[in-house]
Amino acid sequence: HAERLGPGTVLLHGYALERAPALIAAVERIIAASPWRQMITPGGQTMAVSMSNCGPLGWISDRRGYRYVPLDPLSGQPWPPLPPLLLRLADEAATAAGFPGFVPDACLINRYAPGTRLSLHQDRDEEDFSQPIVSLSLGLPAVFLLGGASRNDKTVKIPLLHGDVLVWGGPDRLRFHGVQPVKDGNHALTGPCRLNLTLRRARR
Ligand code: MD5
Ligand code: FE
Repeated sequence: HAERLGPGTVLLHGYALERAPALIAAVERIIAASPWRQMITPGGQTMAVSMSNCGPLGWISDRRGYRYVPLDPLSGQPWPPLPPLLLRLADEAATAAGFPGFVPDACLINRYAPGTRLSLHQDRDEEDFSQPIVSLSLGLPAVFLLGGASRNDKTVKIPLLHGDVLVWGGPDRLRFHGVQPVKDGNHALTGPCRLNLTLRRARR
C-alpha cells in the first residue's frame, strides 16, 4: 500500500518485491563494470557507504567536491546504462506518488554493510529541485531518518524494508535525511548488506 509521509513524500510498501531478484541481478552486472568504491569527502574523510552508479550521469565525491559526471573515474568509461527495468520502476513509482513522466538521468547505488550509517544531509547537487527522487531499498532493513527543512528540525524514524520504494518531491525534496547504522544480518537475496538505489534527474 501507499503511505503518505509528507506533502510530497510517499512510501510504497513492498512495491518492488516481485522485481527484486531481477533488480539485484541488474545491480550485479553494473558492479562488474563499475565496482563498489568508498568515495572521499571534500573534507578528506572516507565515506562509510560503498557506492557505484548507472545511467548517463553518476554522483561522485572527491577532494574537489560533490558532482555528477558522465564517466566513472575508476575506468574512464561511461557509467553502465540504466537498465530498462529500473527506468520502468522509477516512472511507475513516481506516477503512483503523483509525479508522472519522471525520466531519471542518474542512479546512485549505495551499499551498506552492517554498522554503516549515512549522516543527516540534503540532496542538493541536482539542477532542478522540482524533479522528484525515487529510492529503492533492497536486502537488509534500515531505519531512515526523515527531518525537516533545517538540520535542527526533529527527525522521524521510518523503517525501510526489502522491496520498499520511497518517492520524494515537491516541498519535501530538500528535507534533511539520513540512515541509522544497519543492523547485523543476512538477507537471502543480498547477503550481509542493504542496497539502496536512488534515481534522480541531475540535469535539466
Ligand atoms: C538511502 N540515500 O537510503 C538514501 C535514500 C543518498 C541517500 O540519502 O543521498 O544517497 S535517498 C533519500 C532521500 C532523497 C531525497 C530527499 C529525501 C530523502 N528527503 O527529502 O528526505 O541510502
Ligand atoms: Fe540523500
